[in-house]
Amino acid sequence: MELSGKQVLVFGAGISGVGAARLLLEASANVILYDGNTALAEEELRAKLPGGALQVALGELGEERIRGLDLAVLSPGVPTDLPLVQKLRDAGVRVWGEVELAWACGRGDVLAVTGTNGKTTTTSLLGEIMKAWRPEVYVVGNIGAPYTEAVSRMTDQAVTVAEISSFQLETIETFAPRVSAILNITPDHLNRHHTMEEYIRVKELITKNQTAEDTCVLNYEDEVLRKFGASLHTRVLYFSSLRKLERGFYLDGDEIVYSDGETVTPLCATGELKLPGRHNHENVMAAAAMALAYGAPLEVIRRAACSFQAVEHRIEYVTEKNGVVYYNDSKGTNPDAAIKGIQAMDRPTLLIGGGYDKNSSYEEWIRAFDGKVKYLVLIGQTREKIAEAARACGFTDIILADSLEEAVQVCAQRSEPGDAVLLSPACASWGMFPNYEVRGRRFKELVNQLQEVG
Ligand code: UMA
Repeated sequence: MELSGKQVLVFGAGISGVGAARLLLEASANVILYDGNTALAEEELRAKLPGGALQVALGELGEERIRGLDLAVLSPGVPTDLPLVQKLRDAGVRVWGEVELAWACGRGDVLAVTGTNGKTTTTSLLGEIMKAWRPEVYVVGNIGAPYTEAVSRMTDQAVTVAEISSFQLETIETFAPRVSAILNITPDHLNRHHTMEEYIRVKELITKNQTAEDTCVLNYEDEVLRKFGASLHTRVLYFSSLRKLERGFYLDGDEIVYSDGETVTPLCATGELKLPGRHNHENVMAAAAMALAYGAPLEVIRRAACSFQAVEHRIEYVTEKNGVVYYNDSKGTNPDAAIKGIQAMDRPTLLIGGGYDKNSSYEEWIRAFDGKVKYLVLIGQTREKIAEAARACGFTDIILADSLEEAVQVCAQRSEPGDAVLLSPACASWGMFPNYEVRGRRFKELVNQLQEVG
């Protein structure tokens, strides 16, 4: 779509919306940057953007602004079933997400990762593999770096490694990665997608425009994905942490290997990796499979995988204070991710959980405590709901705290040498923090401020 002179509404003025507005202004479109939050400051938003035909609208969006629009670009956080979005559609306005806009304006190839958990680690590792092999690599998307921000720098040589959330997939139209991956699908964001069926449908959209020449990497151990793979017309490459595959990446004892159907080639031993846990071995296999499908040599993949360190906020070691080890798993924003967090602990653990209510159920997470959790310290909107679920599962060592600050203090007071304190909330941060990164950084700050005794 030629954007010059077009009338475009950018819905949401967070980092995604600002990235989209910048790209559109650079393409000489007339932009209305709209956000429902009246507390935002117009001047601050303008200061983030280049000059051009920019209007800023906060609060209610008047009917007159909808008339004459050619395109609306939604931020991922904007639900697609909002009455305003419906109104735009009814008025014949084309509705894209920021990912579709970036794709329409970008150059080169895209490798895209989705899934409920492991996206950030897999995307980061794939980014490192690509950087070791290709001259021009961008790592973008849900990882916290808007895809649109990279577009103006892209040449035809560009390889874009994109973490794509279900929110972003809802609004793609022609987005077509050369290689895609769906790592796993477990319940998350059900308040947005309403049913599991719809959440799965949206995740699977990542393959929608892929051709027979493209590849989709799937987790063989996820039943939904295994079936989905059988229905695809693209190439499919599976990975498995539980069984030998005729073709694909799998764990053979302590070794990650690749079978091309005839020859089995070792990639590396799990002991050579700096990422702990089976879920991380799956992430490594997924990134390796994507890189291999795109043509990267196994040796480049091996070297990058072995030197790759854990991602910030994902079971991240913070420090040791008074014999207690502190871990930041702020990225554990749903019960399934938080299960990985507690499973990775090998000591008695004081667990900080709770936050924004995404309509999740917490029983499975609580059952995964496996006798390791000494105290469950709960914060945020969901604290009562989680406490109730815990009691129903027979777990009663629960402490309610009014803030993250109080939770860290409680953990410091109640822990003993040899224990771990883990922030792994099983909930989004919204309502207490703008995002999980701010929550994780605040946690690390609080932990680092704790006094050493004696
Ligand atoms: N807004 C409205 N009306 C609404 C909803 C939101 O006006 O109905 C406005 C808010 O007032 C706010 C702005 O939209 O000013 C926020 O937009 P946003 O929520 O899309 O947030 P961004 O800052 O633009 O960040 C988004 C992603 N956020 C979400 O998906 C919620 C970031 O993912 C992503 O890194 C970034 O774009 C760049 O691509 C974060 C996330 O939490 C990390 N993702 C979810 C997850 O990982 O579970 C999906």
